[in-house]
Amino acid sequence: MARFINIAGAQLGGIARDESRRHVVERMIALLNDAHKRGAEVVVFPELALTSFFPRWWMTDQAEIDAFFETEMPNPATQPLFDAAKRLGIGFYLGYAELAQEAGGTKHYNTAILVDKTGAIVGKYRKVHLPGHADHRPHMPYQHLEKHYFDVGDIGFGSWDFAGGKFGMAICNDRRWPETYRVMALQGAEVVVLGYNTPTHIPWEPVYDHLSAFHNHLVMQASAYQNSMYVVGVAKAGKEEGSNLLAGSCIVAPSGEIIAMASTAGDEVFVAKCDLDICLYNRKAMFNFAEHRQVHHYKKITDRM
Ligand code: CDV
Repeated sequence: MARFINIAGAQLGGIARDESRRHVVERMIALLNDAHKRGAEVVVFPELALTSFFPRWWMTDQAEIDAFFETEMPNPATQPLFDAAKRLGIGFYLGYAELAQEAGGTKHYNTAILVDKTGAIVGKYRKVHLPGHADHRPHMPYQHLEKHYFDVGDIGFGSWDFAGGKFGMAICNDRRWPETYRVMALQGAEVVVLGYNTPTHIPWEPVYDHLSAFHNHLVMQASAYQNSMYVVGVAKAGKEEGSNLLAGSCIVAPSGEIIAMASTAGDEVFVAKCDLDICLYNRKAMFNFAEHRQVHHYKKITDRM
């Protein structure tokens, strides 16, 4: 048995601080067209794909901060992306900053959505693992203020019927945590799609700077294998407002092998033909969760340390 789906990563190069949403969306539609020509059925865009990675700046004016957030999705700037995907019959993953009015008040989330080939939003995820710091550190060349600007995601990790398979979503730093993938695998996820913005120099913790590309692939390859799933990781890459963002966007098979990868640090599409039935092989053998997991030995994982 085989259940093929063509999945594309749509890596973006840097986005300038003053670059309009409309211009970014034009870049994304060009990638969508390219992906369509190459047979893609699903396209994965990066984390916070509509703007520059604004958590690198300390801002105190709430209006200035909120200008980086979307209050509705789609909206006039992103509607052309939804329309293009619908016209081409392609589903997509999109990361963006979400400003939500909720019962508890105004919330700011680092969010991703799954949009199906009819243009309908079928899934939403809000980033759980927020990296960086909440305080201003003026001695550093740039900040990483995700803990300052975002609330911790309140939805948790899900799994959606999507494009003929079971898809889960994560966002950037989530990919470094084994729990991310396992919680989705336990819900049947066969493909985890995620976007990232990873500076190659981490000013507050530079000890592993020289290994940033290695660690990026290490976590996604190990997790794909250990959970018998595809992992699609897509970067915002290259030079962006004084920060160099890691490229290396890729698609990892359930074997842990990278089967497609971007070769530049700019706007680029790469595609892999993925057989989702491959996920089942190992889930019936080495990683048969029901048969082999010993959950009574895992309780400390959910204890707060
Ligand atoms: N956007 C991110 O979550 N970036 C982090 C960096 C700060 C380490 C990452 O895990 O790639």
